[in-house]
Amino acid sequence: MPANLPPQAKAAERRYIEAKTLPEKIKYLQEFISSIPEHKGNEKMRGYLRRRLAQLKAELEEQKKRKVGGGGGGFAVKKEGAAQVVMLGMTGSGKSSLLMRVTNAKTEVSDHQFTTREPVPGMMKYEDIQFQLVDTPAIYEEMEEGAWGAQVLSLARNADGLLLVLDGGDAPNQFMKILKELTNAGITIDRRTNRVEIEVTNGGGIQIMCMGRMSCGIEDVKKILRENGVRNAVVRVWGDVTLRDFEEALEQTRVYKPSLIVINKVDLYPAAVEEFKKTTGREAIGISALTGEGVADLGKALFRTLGIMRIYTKEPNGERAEKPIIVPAGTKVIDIAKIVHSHLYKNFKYARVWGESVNYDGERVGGEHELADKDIVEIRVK
Ligand SMILES: Nc1nc2c(ncn2[C@@H]2O[C@H](COP(=O)(O)OP(=O)(O)O)[C@@H](O)[C@H]2O)c(=O)[nH]1
Ligand SMILES: [Mg+2]
Repeated sequence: MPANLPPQAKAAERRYIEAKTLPEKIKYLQEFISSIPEHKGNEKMRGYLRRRLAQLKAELEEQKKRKVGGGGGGFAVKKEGAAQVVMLGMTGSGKSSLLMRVTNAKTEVSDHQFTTREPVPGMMKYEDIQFQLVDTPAIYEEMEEGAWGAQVLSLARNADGLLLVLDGGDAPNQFMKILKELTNAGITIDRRTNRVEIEVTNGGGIQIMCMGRMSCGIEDVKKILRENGVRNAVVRVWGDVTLRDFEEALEQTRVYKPSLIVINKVDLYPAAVEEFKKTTGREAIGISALTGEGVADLGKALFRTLGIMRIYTKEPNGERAEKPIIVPAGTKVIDIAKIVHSHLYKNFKYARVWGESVNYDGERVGGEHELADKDIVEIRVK
């Protein structure tokens, strides 16, 4: 630590170092960060401390989750493949049947309710990647609102996406039940039009880009951010937002999970998808886990829903990497450099790209170039 810290920052640092519990550590680290004078020489240290703060907060979340899960934590499923997709649905909707049809997993299917008592993962192939599907214990009709296992909901919170499996005979009703449970658990399946996104940066102070309307002052927003240890950030605002939306964005109390709705048993209910769309105004795909109808489209639909893409790296004069890097759609060349190696990022000069995002194969592009699914990227350094 540099020696030029003012006494109050040193005192805060001491409290942080001596803190025994995670919440205390987080509290004092926040104080420490906000007591460090803002000038260039301190940026690196602040960046480091902010990352540490994020780690501590994540650890605290983990701890809380383990408590909710009854101590064992045995309910968590280790992520594998390009994305982890948690299947949710009411008992008998056909989750286990679907898992068995599209993955390598072995699980029980039955006419009795609640056969599936623990999460069961299976890998599903889509082109050259695999999704991990996780079958979960079901929600049931008479269940009291909010009674769905905290464990199932915490699985959902941790997933990259959700697959809502509805019985074609009762799809809109089942959907509303699931939606209610998710909402109670702080999970939304719709990307909100009014929302706040906070991207912590390494410098430049707090910049607010407002694409909507704020019912609070900019100074109040900056104050809340600073109180949470955020001194440099790009804050984007869409639609009408209040101070509470900024707090939620900081606390991540509400999470968005991209979700695909599948309506099962279309062999029995061929009109179910149309009816569902009419009733709810939502898109869904129809399948039959029994006959296999519609199942071939599942991978593509999931891929789209998750909003991801595959990028293949390539060394100059080398072959294309066999396995893609999975990144959010819209990722830029410079982000790929960051992911692959800090050396490529720090010394980035330009890149050559093959694929849909460029006009011709091997086109030379800058770091801000937006990539497309299946692009091949060759990064050149200084
Ligand atoms: N007709 C028909 N029956 C299905 C289909 N998928 C599952 N089932 C039946 O529905 C019952 C419950 O299926 P299961 O996969 O255990 O549901 P889960 O409780 O959601 O895991 C079983 O009797 C399955 O054979 C389907 O696509 N069509
Ligand atoms: Mg089951």
